[in-house]
This record gives sequence, C-alpha cells and structure tokens, in this order.
Amino acid sequence: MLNIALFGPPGAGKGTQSEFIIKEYNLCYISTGDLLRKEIAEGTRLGQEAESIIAAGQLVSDEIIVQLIEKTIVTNPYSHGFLFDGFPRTYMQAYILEGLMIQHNSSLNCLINLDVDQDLTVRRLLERGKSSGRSDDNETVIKKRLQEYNEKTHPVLEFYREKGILRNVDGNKSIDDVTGQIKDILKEEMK
Ligand code: B4P
Repeated sequence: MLNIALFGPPGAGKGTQSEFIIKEYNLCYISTGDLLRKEIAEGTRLGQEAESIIAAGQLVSDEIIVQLIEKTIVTNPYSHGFLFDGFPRTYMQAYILEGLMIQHNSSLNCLINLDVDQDLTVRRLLERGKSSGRSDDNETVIKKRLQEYNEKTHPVLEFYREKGILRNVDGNKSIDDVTGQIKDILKEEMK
C-alpha cells in the first residue's frame, strides 16, 4: 500500500497535483476540502455547520474532519492506498491519521510539503477566485486562511520531520515542474 499526504498553504497546488497522482498510482483520493464542499452543496447538517467557518477562512473542527475521513475510508476498504489532500491540518488530525493507518495495518509513507511563497499563493487564489465561485477565494478571507495555516497547520511539519517522512518540494515552480519533483519522490518510495 502507498499512503501519501499532500501538505502546504492554501493555493499551494495540492488539489492540482493530486490529479496526476491519483491517475498514476490508483489511490483512494481524500480531499477534506472537496468533501466539505460536497456536504455544503448537499445541505447536510455537517455541511451547514462547516459553511460559515469556511467562508470566514477558518479551519473547521477536528471532530467534523474525523467524521468525513472515517466515512470515506470505511467505504473504500480494499484501496491500493490513500492520497490525503489538505489533511492533516492540525496536530490533532496528525494523531488521528496515525490511528487510522494503524487500524488498516498500514502507515503513511510520506508527507509531501509544497513549499510556496505566500505572496504567490495569494496571487494564484485571487486568479482562481475570478471563476471558482468559492466563498473563500477573496482577499480578506485568503489572508485569514494564511493566518490559520501559519498558526495551526505549518507547525505540524515538525511532527513529520521528526518521523523522517517529510519530503519538501519547491511549489513556486510551474505545475509540470512540481509534478516532476513529486514523481521523483514517489519513484523512490516505490523502490
Ligand atoms: P482546500 O479545499 O484544501 O483548498 P486550498 O487550500 O484552496 O488548496 P490547494 O492547495 O488544493 O489549491 P489548488 O491546487 O486548487 O481547503 C478549503 C477550506 O476547507 C480550508 O480553508 C478550511 O476551511 C477547510 N478545510 C479543508 N480541509 C480541512 C482540514 N483538514 N481541517 C480543517 N479545515 C479544513 O491551487 C490553487 C490555484 O493555483 C489553482 O487555480 C491552480 O490552478 C493554481 N496553481 C496550482 N499550482 C500552480 C503552479 N505550480 N503554478 C501556477 N499555478 C498553480
């Protein structure tokens, strides 16, 4: 089994790079952002709870994220492995992921950190905001998302550095260049 997590600030390119990884490695894709937007679109209780939090640029609670992840993992028991996009985003979520992997007699192979200058991520998200229709792709909310990332998410990198499974990628480069860097990392993992 190959289990990977993609990490980085908002607009780092996690969703963008996930597309080729899923195709090439046939992994079960778990994007907590996509799962939340689906719940909101369907008007579920969970979606209603998350909607205003996302629109304000804050992280939703760990409890909500756990419910979403467990639901998805349970419905994909025979997967070749998992690609986590945007999860974990807090220390608590990192511990929860450890537990989930143990339950599956597995472990996370690597956490790929898309390292991107924050002024560049702002430009990318504002550009995407012109057509995405996403409530959180505007300047005020992007600032709040970056603040949340710096305070709650970025520190989690230390957990994975200590475990020895942190892999850094220069996410400032073009989409194809970043894909090439990730391919090199995954080639090593598959050896
Ligand atoms: P997400 O949906 O995860 O979204 P994202 O941060 O916008 O990121 P991503 O990095 O995937 O950006 P993309 O590839 O699209 O989160 C949304 C919200 O949901 C969070 O703020 C939070 O409220 C909530 N949430 C989600 N998960 C959570 C969790 N685990 N815990 C708590 N709350 C959670 O790239 C952006 C743009 O840049 C695209 O237009 C793309 O085309 C462009 N781009 C990407 N790479 C590029 C490159 N190399 N060069 C040029 N352009 C590039």
